[in-house]
Amino acid sequence: MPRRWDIFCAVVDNFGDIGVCWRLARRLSLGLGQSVRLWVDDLYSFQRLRAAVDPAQAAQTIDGIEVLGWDAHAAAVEPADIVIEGFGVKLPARYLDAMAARQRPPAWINLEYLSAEPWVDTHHGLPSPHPRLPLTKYFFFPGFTAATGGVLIEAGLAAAREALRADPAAQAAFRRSIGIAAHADATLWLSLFCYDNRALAPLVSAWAGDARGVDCIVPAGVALKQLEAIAGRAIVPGACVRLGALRIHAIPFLDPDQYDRLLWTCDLNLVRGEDSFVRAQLAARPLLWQAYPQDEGAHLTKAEAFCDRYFAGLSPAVGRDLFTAWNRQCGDIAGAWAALRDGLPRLNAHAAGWARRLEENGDLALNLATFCEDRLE
Ligand code: TRH
Repeated sequence: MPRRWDIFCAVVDNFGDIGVCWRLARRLSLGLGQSVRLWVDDLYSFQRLRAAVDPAQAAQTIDGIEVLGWDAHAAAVEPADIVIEGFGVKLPARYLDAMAARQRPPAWINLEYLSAEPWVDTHHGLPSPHPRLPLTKYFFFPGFTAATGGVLIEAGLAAAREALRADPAAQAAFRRSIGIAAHADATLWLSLFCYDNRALAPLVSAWAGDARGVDCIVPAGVALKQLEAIAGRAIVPGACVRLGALRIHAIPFLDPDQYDRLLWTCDLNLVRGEDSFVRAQLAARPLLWQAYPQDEGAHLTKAEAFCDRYFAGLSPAVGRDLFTAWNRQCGDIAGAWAALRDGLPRLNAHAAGWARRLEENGDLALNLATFCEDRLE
């Protein structure tokens, strides 16, 4: 039965919060036929991700979702059947009271950040009764095991990915569509999306000195700014700049569906945060992830926890040294790059197996809908 959903998203930083909330909303709406309202406190950030969003409109429909600006006056509405707090966002007191006043309270979920840490398995689904109101909130954790909520996976994703990969002409057309000229001598396509990272300069030198050649595609943003500083010259989207054996292809920041295609058509994807990290795993290609930097090195614990899961069963653990060095922003970057490049075919097969495992855990939207349905019965 279609349910009504309210998803609340506060944009803390960057694109991950809105990226995940929008992707969940779209999956529920277009994929599962649910009726979804998405409350967003920063429509300008949303517009950078999804150009169709008009920040001047307090209410609009995008991808079948009712998108609503969320300020102090908003959310004075009848609550939906299912209420999702994106990443622990605080719901308005008036809305909470209205939830409690309903004859049957909504299923109330805190959608948590993604982590591979082992404690997630035992915390997924735990209840948290409200101290004052007759309401219970449940913690819903995305994750990499069957004991978690899984990750968001659109129906038909693997088939669309494989169809594009099987069609060199379509791949070439895609690259042209994002402004990359054909290069018959390209041997290794990379995509680069990262935070400020002191390890980027030595990695770029390793690429520039790699006689096998590297073609690196960089969407506009922090990564491109760092490359400009490393190259000592301006690199605007559309430009192709050579540094030794490295060609840098600067492109505009892509629409999320185009970004997926970029990940599918590269041999190695450097990604960050949460949503691009998951999309790169679903691309079934090798990845190098930079965790969102946090105080006291919490991100290093997260990166190691992911490595423990991801590289289990791959011996030697091709690419793990670079994973660690990239997150620590120090170490033998040149040596770690050479090892990864040598082992790329094995890592590629491993990445395909990892993507299949994620698919076996099921789609987070479907897992979440089932979890909420059980709470509503
Ligand atoms: O932008 P991020 O750094 O977001 C982060 C993380 O979510 C982090 O966990 C959170 O704590 C912090 O925000 C507040 O990285 P992330 O999660 O990968 O989100 C980037 C989004 O941008 C993702 O949906 C992919 C998308 N994207 C495009 O659509 N086009 C592009 O060209 C690129 C490079 C990314």
